[in-house]
Amino acid sequence: MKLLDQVDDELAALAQDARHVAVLSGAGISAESGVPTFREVQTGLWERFSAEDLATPEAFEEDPALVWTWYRWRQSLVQAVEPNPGHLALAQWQKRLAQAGGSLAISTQNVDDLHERAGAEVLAHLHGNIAAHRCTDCDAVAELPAPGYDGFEAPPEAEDPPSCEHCTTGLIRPDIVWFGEALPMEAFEATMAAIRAADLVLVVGTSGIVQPAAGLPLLALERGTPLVEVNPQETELSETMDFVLRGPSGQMLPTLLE
Ligand code: BJW
Repeated sequence: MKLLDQVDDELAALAQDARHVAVLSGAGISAESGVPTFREVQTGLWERFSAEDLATPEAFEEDPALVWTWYRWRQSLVQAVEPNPGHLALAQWQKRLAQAGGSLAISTQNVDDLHERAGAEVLAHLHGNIAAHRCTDCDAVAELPAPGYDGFEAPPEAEDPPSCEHCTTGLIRPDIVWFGEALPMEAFEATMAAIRAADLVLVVGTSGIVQPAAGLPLLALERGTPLVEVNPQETELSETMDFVLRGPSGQMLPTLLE
């Protein structure tokens, strides 16, 4: 593993020559936009809970209002922020490669839409989409108005989730993947195919703790495809990487394209 604090000639050449790039992104890529990473300490109504306690079907069953309000607040926060230079660099790289007959496939664990708002096409949202909602009982899609919260201020009180208008028995939940739930098969398989077809794999802003997403970059090892991590901290995946760019993705990713 080559540990770098800036892009060197070898890594620059690898990025320059790559025709098919696969990217797995995590919460860290949105950190510089102002979205807290998943494992940061909670504030407001949720200060007694870790994010892991809240992101489960059991937590929603036990206290639907608490979990619902947490997600509606995070949805409002995502709406209030903008893509950062890391998202923009990937979008630009994707366009550049497409024009040259190549590809850059983005698979994200993030439930935000900051890659899309930066102008990129996302191949796979492995953990769903925080702005989409469905019924816990009948799976009917629910169209909801944007949350009325101030993006940065957590709401003072928990609010109950709406009931499903279709079956009337279920509650509306965010269309995201909680612990213990299966990932969307299509997104997972598309990511596997993109990593297997890539000649460069980038792993950006993820702790590499949460399975099965964290195992996906390891498919690159089958063909010896170079693996590059962009992260200011060491992660579960760092040891497996060929290159580690040790720094924030908003600073590091634009320099990979220069
Ligand atoms: C920067 C930066 C900057 C900071 N620039 N970087 C095998 C072994 C052990 C356990 C399991 C296993 N297989 C399955 C499990 C159980 C479980 C799991 O993995 N648990 C672990 C905690 C051990 N997995 C599951 O339950 C999954 N489902 C499953 O396996 O189902 C099986 C099944 C099959 C068939 C039928 C039924 C079931 C589901 C996992 C779903 C995860 N969902 C969440 C919540 C989504 C909605 C939401 O956002 O609330 O997804 S959990 C949370 O973690 C969220 C994230 O997408 C995910 C990953 O987190 P991420 O992105 O890595 O964020 P952080 O905060 O951990 O890290 C941020 C990183 O950024 C850090 O490294 C920083 O250094 C870095 N950073 N600033 C770049 N500026």
